[in-house]
Amino acid sequence: MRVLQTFEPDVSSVKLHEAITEQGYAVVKNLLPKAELTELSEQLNPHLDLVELGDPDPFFGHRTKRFGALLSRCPITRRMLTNQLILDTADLVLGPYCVRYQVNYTGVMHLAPGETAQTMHRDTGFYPIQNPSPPLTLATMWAVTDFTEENGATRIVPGSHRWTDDRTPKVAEIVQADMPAGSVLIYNGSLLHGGGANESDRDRCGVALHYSLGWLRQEENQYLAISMEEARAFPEKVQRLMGYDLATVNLGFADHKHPNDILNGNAGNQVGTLGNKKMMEADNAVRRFRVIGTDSVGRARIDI
Ligand SMILES: O=C(O)CCC(=O)C(=O)O
Ligand SMILES: [Fe+2]
Repeated sequence: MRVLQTFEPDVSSVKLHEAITEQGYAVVKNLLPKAELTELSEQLNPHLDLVELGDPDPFFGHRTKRFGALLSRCPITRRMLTNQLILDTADLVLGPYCVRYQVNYTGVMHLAPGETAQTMHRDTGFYPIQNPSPPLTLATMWAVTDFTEENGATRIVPGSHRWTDDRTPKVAEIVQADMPAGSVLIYNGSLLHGGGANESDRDRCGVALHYSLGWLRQEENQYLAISMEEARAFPEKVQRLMGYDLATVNLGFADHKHPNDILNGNAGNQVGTLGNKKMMEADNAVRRFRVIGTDSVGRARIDI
C-alpha cells in the first residue's frame, strides 16, 4: 500500500502546490476547527434527512445521498470556500492559467453503509481536453465524518493527473484518503479518483467544494442554484467566486456591465468598466493552451 501525502494545518501553500503539481493531491489534516465542523454537520443534517437513497445512476451511487447549492443551504461553506490556505493554493495551481478562478461545484457526498466503490474517473471528464493537460479544476473534499479505508474514504491514484487517457491504474497504484473529520483532500480534477466502498456500519460524509479556471463553464450553475437576492447578501469575495465577476477583460459581462455591479444594483445605465489595465496585464500573462492533437479519445471511467 502506498503512503498518503498528509500535511499539518500550518503547511504553506507553496508546499501544497508542490505536492499537487507532483502527485496531484495533498491532504491537510484538521484544517476545519472543531466548532466549525459541528456547525457544518448541523447545517447538513436537515437536508440529508430529506434525501432518499437509490439514485438510479450507478455513478452517483445507490446508497449515496447527494445535494448541492451548498453556499445557500450551508452558510458555513462560504467560509470554507474562502479559507485562506485553500485560496492561496488555488492561486498557485490555477492562477497561471486564468485571470480569475471560480466555484465549479458544491455538493455533499454522503455514503451509507453498503455503498460500493465508485467508478474511477476524472472530474474534468466533461471538458473535451486530452490528458495530460494543464490544471482545469482544483477540488477540495472536506471530511465531515472520519474517512477510513473501511467506510469508503476517497480512492485516488497519485500522479495520474499526468497520465494519458488510455492508462488504467493497477490496484496497487490506488491510495485511500484516510483522514480524520475536519481534514481536507485537495486534488487536481484530472486526478483519477472515486468514492470508496462503505463496508462499515456508519455513514461517511464529505463536502466537496471545487474551483475551476474562470473561462470554463461551471459544473454547478451558481446563478440558478442560488437566488440573486440571496447572493447579494454574501461577502463580495464569495459573490466573485460564484461568477459575479469578469473572468477576464470582456468575459462574463451582462448587458455590457460588470456582473458584480449588476448583482449589487450598482450598474446604473452607463456602460461599465469591463476590465482595466491591471486585468489586461494579468490576461497577457496567462499561459496559452496549444492544441497538439485532435484525435477522438473516449471519456474514461474505469471500474477497479
Ligand atoms: O465520494 C467520494 O469520495 C468521491 C465522489 C466523487 O469523486 C464524485 O462523485 O465525483
Ligand atoms: Fe469525482
